[in-house]
Amino acid sequence: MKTVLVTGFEPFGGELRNPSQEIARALDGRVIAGRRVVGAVLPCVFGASIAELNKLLREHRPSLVLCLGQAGGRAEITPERVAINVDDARLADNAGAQPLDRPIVRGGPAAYWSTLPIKAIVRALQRRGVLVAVSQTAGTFVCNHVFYGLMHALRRRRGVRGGFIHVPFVPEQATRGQPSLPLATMTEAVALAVETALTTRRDARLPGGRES
Ligand code: PCA
Repeated sequence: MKTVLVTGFEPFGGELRNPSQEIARALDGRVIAGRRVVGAVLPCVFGASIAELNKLLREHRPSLVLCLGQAGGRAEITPERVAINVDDARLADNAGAQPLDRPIVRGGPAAYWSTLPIKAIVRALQRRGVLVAVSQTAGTFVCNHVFYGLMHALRRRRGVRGGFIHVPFVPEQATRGQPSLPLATMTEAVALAVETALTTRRDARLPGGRES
């Protein structure tokens, strides 16, 4: 059976949990639209995260790749539109590195678009009553780093779609009144995003973006 790779990240920045890794683990082994999900967790480390992702791509040869990360403070599930070629960390990664203004791929293009049908995903999740919006920036920390590394790796693999979705905190992390969503809601939302990406050829056209 063909596979779909779904990755999450280990906790970072002093958090004890990262919902993205819990979603990836929850979906591991699930069959969606005739594909088996391989759920994996990436280190929140510049360099090593892309190396691990490339290893997973070689190992599983997935027909779709969806990387997930936590965006504490956001209220919505946010499919990302674009990955940019820069690391500019506002805090140290889990190995203590804090790169500033550094290209991810020297000589690489400034940016790669997501090849997921991001607006169709917004529409599908809205129909389920889930808070969702397109995000115009994945930031410049390890999530954008992995997103760019993914799209760079897929640039010559015709027909293999890939992209990135940020998810909010789970309620237990939102100790200072930040927005959050239950883990089960986010897991099913990501499963629906995978199904939508597998079954939608042309993206929908509708407004549905955030300013940032
Ligand atoms: N979120 C961070 C990195 C890992 C994660 O889950 C980010 O948004 O860059």
